[in-house]
Amino acid sequence: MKRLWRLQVVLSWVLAVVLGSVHGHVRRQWGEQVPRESRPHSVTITEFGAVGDGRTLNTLPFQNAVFYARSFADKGGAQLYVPKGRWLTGSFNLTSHLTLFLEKDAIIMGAEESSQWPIVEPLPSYGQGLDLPGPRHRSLINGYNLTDVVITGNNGLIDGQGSVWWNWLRSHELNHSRPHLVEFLYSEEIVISNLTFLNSPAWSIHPMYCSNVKVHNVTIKTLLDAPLTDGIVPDSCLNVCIEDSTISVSHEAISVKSGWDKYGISIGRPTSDIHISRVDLQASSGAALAFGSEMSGGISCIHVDHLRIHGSDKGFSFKTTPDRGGYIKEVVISDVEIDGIRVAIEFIGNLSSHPDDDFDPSELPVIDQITLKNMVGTNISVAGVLSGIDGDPFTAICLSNLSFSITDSAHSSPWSCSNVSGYSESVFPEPCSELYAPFSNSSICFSLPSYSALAVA
Ligand SMILES: *[C@@H]1O[C@H](CO)[C@@H](O)[C@H](O)[C@H]1NC(C)=O
Ligand SMILES: *[C@@H]1O[C@H](CO)[C@@H](O)[C@H](O)[C@H]1NC(C)=O
Ligand SMILES: *[C@@H]1O[C@H](CO)[C@@H](O)[C@H](O)[C@H]1NC(C)=O
Ligand SMILES: *[C@@H]1O[C@H](CO)[C@@H](O)[C@H](O)[C@H]1NC(C)=O
Ligand SMILES: *[C@@H]1O[C@H](CO)[C@@H](O)[C@H](O)[C@H]1NC(C)=O
Ligand SMILES: *[C@@H]1O[C@H](CO)[C@@H](O)[C@H](O)[C@H]1NC(C)=O
Ligand SMILES: *[C@@H]1O[C@H](CO)[C@@H](O)[C@H](O)[C@H]1NC(C)=O
Ligand SMILES: *[C@@H]1O[C@H](CO)[C@@H](O)[C@H](O)[C@H]1NC(C)=O
Ligand SMILES: *[C@@H]1O[C@H](CO)[C@@H](O)[C@H](O)[C@H]1NC(C)=O
Ligand SMILES: CC(=O)N[C@H]1CO[C@H](CO)[C@@H](O)[C@@H]1O
Repeated sequence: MKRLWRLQVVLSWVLAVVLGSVHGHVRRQWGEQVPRESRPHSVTITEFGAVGDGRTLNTLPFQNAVFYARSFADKGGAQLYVPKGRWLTGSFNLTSHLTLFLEKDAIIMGAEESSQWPIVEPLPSYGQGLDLPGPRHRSLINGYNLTDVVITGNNGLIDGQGSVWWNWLRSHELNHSRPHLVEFLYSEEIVISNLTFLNSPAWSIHPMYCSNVKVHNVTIKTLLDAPLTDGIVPDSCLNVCIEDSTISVSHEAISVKSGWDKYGISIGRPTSDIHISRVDLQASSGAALAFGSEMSGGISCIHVDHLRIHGSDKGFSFKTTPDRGGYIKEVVISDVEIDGIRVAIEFIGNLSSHPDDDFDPSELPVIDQITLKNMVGTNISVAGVLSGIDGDPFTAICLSNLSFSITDSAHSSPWSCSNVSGYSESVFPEPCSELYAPFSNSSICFSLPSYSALAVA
């Protein structure tokens, strides 16, 4: 088995070198044809035998092309060009100093056989798969321990063809947790832009243990009745910037996480310095912007502005549970338009779901210094449900300049609060008394120093 695998690697290397020398002749012409190409070398997926007919499986061509592109890593890197066509593939890895460029009408399509998505260990800070205990399927496009990777295009499309996975999940035929569409682990200097991501089996873009990640000008969609599909999930990452994008999924549109119970506590990698700006979010059965519930490594310094949220179950959700440890703190969300939402703001302290039975209820999470300001909401059923943990209240929750028009008169009170404290000013409808603590004043409202652009291109 091992020998066969080696033979395959040697063969693909020989193939790659032969093709590469052929391609060396024509590279300059592509440079002319593909504007915005910033790598000194370029290869096209068809050079590696790929067929873009929507039926031929191109897993090996993608793997070989990346393997070949690796030889340019110390020469400024390479672009892997995907022309117009329907490129069916199983899971493949990226490499450092690579640009994956999808031309207009280029579609990378996830194979519909689960065997094309190999089984890998669960994520260290989760300890288990999220759908099922044990290992999980590898994502479609993967980066592991990389630096300087760009996934972009002239609005090409990456389609996970997730409905087969959703049906397996619903019919209990799934043997391992579902894969994501794009996942980076232990990587830095990542740019994802100018593309559409469609129907991921589970999450669409999942950077984990990464730093300096920029997601710009992307559209992410899944069917709104799919089971638990999330858009972008910054997870134990530092310095993530999400801008000018549109996300419409079934569960959470953007979900900020950092690990699950004892696994997340022991790995201890926080999510920090996240900037989200000018995005349009829809989360049919979840929250447009969620924090947790997996937050055991801690989440802090989150700056969010200029959101449009519509057609979602919840607007903002801060979720945790008593054994989870960690913290969510130093969050500022401002300049938001919300329309057609059941619950605009939710804090929930009892979201019990554990990787296994060995959890420690004395590991209490901290929720502190959360500011939500300058929001206008229309067609909202409930303004806010803020439930902290008995004996572990959520503190310094600051609501300022919020105006929600409540359409569902069936709910007697637009706000309900327990085990929370904080401050409010200029909030309509008037919030609960917990946010008028006698000695609190606007000095508890958290604000962040003004944001300076990330050093990623
Ligand atoms: C992809 O990367 C993973 C993790 O580094 C590795 O285990 C796997 O063998 C790689 N697959 C290929 C086809 O290179
Ligand atoms: C990660 O990449 C660096 C630099 O390329 C290398 O030195 C290191 O061995 C890699 N680590 C793993 C776990 O692959
Ligand atoms: C967004 O990406 C599309 C292609 O997908 C491109 O035509 C458009 O100019 C980009 N807009 C910005 C602001 O980058
Ligand atoms: C789960 O395992 C069974 C038995 O090996 C197999 O028949 C089935 O195709 C697998 N399901 C998926 C979705 O891979
Ligand atoms: C995305 O498209 C815009 C507008 O065409 C362009 O300026 C930008 O460089 C593109 N991004 C990447 C990473 O190619
Ligand atoms: C209010 O929002 C709900 C839920 O999104 C939607 O079904 C309904 O059509 C909206 N009503 C109006 C008047 O916009
Ligand atoms: C959490 O609390 C809410 C409201 O207090 C309650 O309706 C719900 O059943 C509780 N959930 C769990 C899992 O305890
Ligand atoms: C209150 O919020 C609205 C809507 O975001 C904004 O237009 C207005 O300038 C804010 N007022 C103050 C005093 O900040
Ligand atoms: C606001 O509260 C802080 C402590 O919470 C206190 O030091 C300060 O004097 C208060 N300011 C006003 C204007 O009441
Ligand atoms: C310490 C404390 O105030 N605990 C409260 C938490 O919320 C529940 C439900 O409202 C109250 O019953 C507890 O007294």
